[in-house]
Amino acid sequence: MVHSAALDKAALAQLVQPLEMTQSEIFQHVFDDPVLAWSFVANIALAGLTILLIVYLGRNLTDPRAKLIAVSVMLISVVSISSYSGLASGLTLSFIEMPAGHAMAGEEVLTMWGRYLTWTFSTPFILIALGMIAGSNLTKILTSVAFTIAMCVTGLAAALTTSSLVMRWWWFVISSLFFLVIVYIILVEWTADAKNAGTIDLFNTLKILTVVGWFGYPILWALGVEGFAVLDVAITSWGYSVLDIITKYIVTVLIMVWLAKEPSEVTAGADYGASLPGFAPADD
Ligand code: RET
Repeated sequence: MVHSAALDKAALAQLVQPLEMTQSEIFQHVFDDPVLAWSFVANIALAGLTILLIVYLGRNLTDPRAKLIAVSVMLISVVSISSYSGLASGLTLSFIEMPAGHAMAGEEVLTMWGRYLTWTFSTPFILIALGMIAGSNLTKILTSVAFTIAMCVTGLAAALTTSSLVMRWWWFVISSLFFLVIVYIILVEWTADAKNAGTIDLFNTLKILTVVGWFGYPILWALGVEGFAVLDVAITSWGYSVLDIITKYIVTVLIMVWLAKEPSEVTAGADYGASLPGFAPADD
């Protein structure tokens, strides 16, 4: 009798997540679920390998504009390794109670809010690299950067809103509108720019991977525990990890293999971006 009562208590503790879980309990929870844990660990490894590959492929770059693109793609993986370390350590995920009307209303659901937070810092570098490859101007590049930050911050708000289901989806709608601005810039503005710049072949490949891949994120959000809860947490997490592999690492490798040869379409001369016009820094 006593034994079974103790079991019941343990089973209950599994089902009902306590309101406040400590960071080490969340850490334990993540590593108790190998599928979830691997979705983080695999990306830490891939981001590390990608950084090493960028260093290797970029070792002979001399042109400052080509170097700026290489630094930009490197920062995507620098942010990514930090983002996944935050998730793996239990620092940037929490159990959040879903509002009334949600498929898991009243339940504590594991929310990986660190993802939405760190996309704020990684997606701008993807867009800076794409915009520069397309030969775009500062206005369009900065507009895309501002809108991706707005998209990620409002996506974070959607995930963390617990007061009302309507408000969660309202944030989702705002975020999606910002996303459409980015899609427009990529598909219309930068496609035209890339034709002028002579980089359209590579840009078209990057464009398809980016636009198709990026659409996967809101779809996954809607189907995952944050939205309609059709997919469980581990599957959703793997979904994001796979999308990250396409939109970050594959895009980075394609860019670096092309950039390593320093094609004339991408170089701008030694005094590019010099703070003293006409003077190139000594080590360039
Ligand atoms: C959210 C939910 C709200 C609506 C929309 C979203 C879009 C997210 C996107 C993320 C892209 C992330 C990338 C990360 C790489 O490090 C926030 C999921 C539209 C497009 C490419």
